[in-house]
Amino acid sequence: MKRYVESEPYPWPYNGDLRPENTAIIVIDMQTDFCGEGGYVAKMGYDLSLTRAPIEPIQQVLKSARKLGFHVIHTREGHRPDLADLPENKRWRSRRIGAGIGDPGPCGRILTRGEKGWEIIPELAPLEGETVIDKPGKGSFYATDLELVLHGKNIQNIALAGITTDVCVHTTMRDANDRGFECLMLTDCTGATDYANHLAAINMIKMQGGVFGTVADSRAFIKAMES
Ligand code: C5J
Repeated sequence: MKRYVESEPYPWPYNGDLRPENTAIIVIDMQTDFCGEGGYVAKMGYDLSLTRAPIEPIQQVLKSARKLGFHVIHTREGHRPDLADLPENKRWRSRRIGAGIGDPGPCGRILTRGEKGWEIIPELAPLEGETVIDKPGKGSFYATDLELVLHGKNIQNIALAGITTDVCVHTTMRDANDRGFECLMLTDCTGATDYANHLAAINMIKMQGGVFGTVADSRAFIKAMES
């Protein structure tokens, strides 16, 4: 039986092969540093309501996905405590905007592994057995074993959620698409530090017949998973 999500610009996945066994939901960087008081994004002065908006829709998606046995993978952006994996220009830029990576903040050292701000928020905490990928960059493939994990689990379809739409989610979607994975961005399960950038990032996906894949909201995805 073929199953599709009502998505734009085409019904997803392209071949109608949507099953729990071959499909993963990747939840990107839902960490206090990106959506909590006192974290990296808050220190930069951005509106947290934009990066917190996806929390509830992601909870709904995870509820269905877990019940039906779809794969769930989480990522965390962060650096080693000795900052050996932090490029000097990334540190310089973050300090320039008042949120120096590795510097002390209200939630511990900013974007540093093991600190409070680096943790995934309790509302979206990974369950026992779900893969968690630690990444030093924006994309989830760079300097991680994500590709090995996906192939090991025979995953072909990836539904993307998390923050931020225009940075880590987009970079991961582009990299996954280049590797042949069939990608869907869940529009209300993502958010950016600027709403216009969120909308633009969604629009980019729809160009060229679905240049990186497709987009749909959580309701359409849940409906297809449960069908
Ligand atoms: C950023 C991310 N925006 N998770 N990280 O620096 O998108």
